[in-house]
Amino acid sequence: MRHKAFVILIAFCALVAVAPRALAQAAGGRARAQRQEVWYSCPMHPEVKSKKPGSCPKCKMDLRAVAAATPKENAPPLKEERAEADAQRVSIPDVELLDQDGRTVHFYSDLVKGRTVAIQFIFTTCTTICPPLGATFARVQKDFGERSGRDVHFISVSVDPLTDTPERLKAWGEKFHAGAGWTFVTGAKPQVDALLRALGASSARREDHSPSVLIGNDAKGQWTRAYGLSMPSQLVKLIDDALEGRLEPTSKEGSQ
Ligand SMILES: [Cu+2]
Repeated sequence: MRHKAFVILIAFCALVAVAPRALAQAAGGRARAQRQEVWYSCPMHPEVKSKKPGSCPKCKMDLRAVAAATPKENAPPLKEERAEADAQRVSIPDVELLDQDGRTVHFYSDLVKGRTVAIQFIFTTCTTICPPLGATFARVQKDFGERSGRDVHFISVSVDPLTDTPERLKAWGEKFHAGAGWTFVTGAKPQVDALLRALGASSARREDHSPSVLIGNDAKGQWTRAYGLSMPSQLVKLIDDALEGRLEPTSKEGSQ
């Protein structure tokens, strides 16, 4: 009998000693879990957010996990505002690159300065979205006919400069019957990376590259970002707007 009471007493003491720490640990775990909250966002439509993985209802791209730095509810909108500000404030570096004929070009001064341009991001060994991105550019270019290379210029920037030599880019462009006014650029990786960062198109892996098209009228300082797989007619309209100097900055659709 005495023995049993003693055991109960020991058990009670152990519980009292351990319980507060266990409770504190449980609370700490909850706090950590909250700090590491993850949501999913579309690389093309930052306003699209989901608690679960899936695809973007607007463009069907796979949503990408975004880790929240803080559990505060204002974290995603901040990111969104930044994306919008980026689209409006485009500063284009004059990095030295190579075009598809192996000629040295300065990105800003030779390809963009004073012009209306559409810029996309591709790599030649891509088997997913790059072929349709190229086909879309080809359709848009065809639509502009002989105005391509005169009024509007198209630029495909390689996101995989280590693989994409000028020859590879040229061969890739020929698959889409790229005509005058469509330039393909590659170059030293640091130069290309600097360009991609400046254009808001850098990604850790080439497979995650941006499917966006940057359309702008440099003379008027008007820029917008569009989805690279939009209907060609929509891209034609945006380029027309850019030419006319009535480009609306990236739409605020979806933001609160
Ligand atoms: Cu791709």
